[in-house]
Amino acid sequence: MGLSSMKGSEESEAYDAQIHLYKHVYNFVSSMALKSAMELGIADAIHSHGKAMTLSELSSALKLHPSKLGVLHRFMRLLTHNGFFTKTSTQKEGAEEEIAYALTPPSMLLVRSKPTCLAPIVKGALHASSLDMWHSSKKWLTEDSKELTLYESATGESFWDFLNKTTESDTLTMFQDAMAADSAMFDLALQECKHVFQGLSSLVDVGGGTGGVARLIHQAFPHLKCTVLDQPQVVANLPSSENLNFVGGDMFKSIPSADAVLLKWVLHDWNDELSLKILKNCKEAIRGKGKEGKVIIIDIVIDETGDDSKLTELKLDYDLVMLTMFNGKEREKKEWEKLIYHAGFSSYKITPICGFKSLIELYP
Ligand code: SAH
Ligand code: 2HI
Repeated sequence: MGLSSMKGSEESEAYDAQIHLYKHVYNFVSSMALKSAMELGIADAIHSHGKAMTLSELSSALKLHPSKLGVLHRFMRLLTHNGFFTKTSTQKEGAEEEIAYALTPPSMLLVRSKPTCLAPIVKGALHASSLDMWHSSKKWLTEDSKELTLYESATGESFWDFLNKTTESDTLTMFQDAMAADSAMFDLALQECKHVFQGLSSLVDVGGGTGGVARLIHQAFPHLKCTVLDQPQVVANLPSSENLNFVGGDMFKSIPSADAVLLKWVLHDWNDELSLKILKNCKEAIRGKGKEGKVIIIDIVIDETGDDSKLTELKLDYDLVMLTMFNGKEREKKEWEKLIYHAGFSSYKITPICGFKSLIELYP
């Protein structure tokens, strides 16, 4: 039906559709404005000021050019609308009323001096190396390249190879910092799921990166012998200590034996075939550990019927990020179950943690 023949509710439906489409077209502006706020350190400035800041206070603390005061106002207006700041009005004696901006829980997560700072996630996820490939998605979808990721199709190399190039050590650091930042959130979750680790005497964190999670577990359970297995170049310069040991290796070849194996944010980087291989190696690593033996996965579980729509959107966004960067995937409960039983485990238990991830315990 042509637009001209629409009447009443049909018109308003078309208007709503138009708004819906435009909103999705310009979602990137909200993402990039958040990135700007992170780069400028707006949250850090307000946090170290100790109270709400006026535009001019903010502008001088951030060392912006005085001509950019109006620009800052418009960035702050969008960011405030998006829940990153709140506006309070301050009335000084005799002076005109002035607007001051304060932090909200989401912008508290941008404060760099806090252990829960997620600024490195914003930096990495919105870096050119994460975004540029999207300009090649049509080429990728129409070419015959079964196992090639969008990233490889666009750049000619895998994201892992890109990170591991000696000329890109800044990007490797950026990626590792992002993973470490996410791990700090896990400290909160650890309080909720202490029982999962109680009674274990050894644990291997497979793909444990620079050991952020292992360190937190080590603090909470000093007697638990923790080993971090990651690629040799990742763990090369990390000092091992009593009960916290770094091992360079390949999880596709073999995993050191332990009571429990942890896989946090690892399986979503890999397709089912490779994830199965990792899980089988994990099962081998806990062989003969009896009732104590288990594999602990921390990853996303998509649940379109149980979760609210915003949470599902985030999980589905993550799924496309994993697809395009790594040929990985986020999985629904059914898909996890298939993978788990396929790998030879006899039972599993899913517990939601960290807001959008779940902890999955697998028993042999
Ligand atoms: N578990 C960490 C890091 C997740 S990122 C966390 O949650 O913070 C995935 C990790 O898998 C990276 O550190 C990467 O170096 C590691 N990895 C990739 N291939 C690997 C392999 N073949 N063997 C061991 N680790 C690997
Ligand atoms: C830095 C951080 C991220 C990234 C690329 C970077 O890709 C992420 O935080 C995301 C994604 O946006 C990510 C999360 C988990 C994971 C891989 C990537 O295993 O350079």
